[in-house]
Amino acid sequence: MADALIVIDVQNDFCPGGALAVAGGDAIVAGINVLMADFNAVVLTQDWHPADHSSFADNHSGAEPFSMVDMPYGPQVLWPRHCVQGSNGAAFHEALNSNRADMIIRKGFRPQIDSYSAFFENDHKTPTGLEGYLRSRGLTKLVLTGLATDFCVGFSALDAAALGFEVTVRMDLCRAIDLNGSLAGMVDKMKAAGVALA
Ligand code: VGL
Ligand code: ZN
Repeated sequence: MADALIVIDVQNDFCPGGALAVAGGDAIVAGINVLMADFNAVVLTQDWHPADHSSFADNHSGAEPFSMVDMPYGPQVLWPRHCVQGSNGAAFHEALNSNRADMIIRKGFRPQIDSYSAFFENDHKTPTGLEGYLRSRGLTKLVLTGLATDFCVGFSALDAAALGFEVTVRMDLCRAIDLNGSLAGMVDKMKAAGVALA
């Protein structure tokens, strides 16, 4: 059995009615709550941006949401303003059993850099601290669920596999944004990285 359940960004802004709503984002919550009972450790992640975050289209004059820009660390999608620190949109979905979490890790709080992965920011170098937390608790087998499959879940799975964790993504308990084929692209990358898709 796996050691740790990592629940990625099950927050209001990624659920129907939210600022960056993922279709069916709320439909996975009940199943995630049930799955928590099977794990020694439950970790939640929370996308947590300051108001001046550089991933927000409205912080780039004239830019449309879902367009691309070049950041010093590489290409970056410009998103609608979402998951602003302390806002209702940044809160966990109210039905998510967040009381069960041993650890809540926040990411994307530096204005100049986005962070899809729960392990590294989008420069693929700056750590969030999650690797150290898992290793110091001896948690090596990970199951990932949450939002969105093709961004934060996918990049977290790729980084976890590269760091040597044994990684399974519960595809039935994830939902995707699917921007210009991003879901199919991420599925291919996860398979190539040895991530188990369940
Ligand atoms: C996410 C886009 C921007 C995600 C977060 O949780 O997948 N996607 N911020
Ligand atoms: Zn974000």
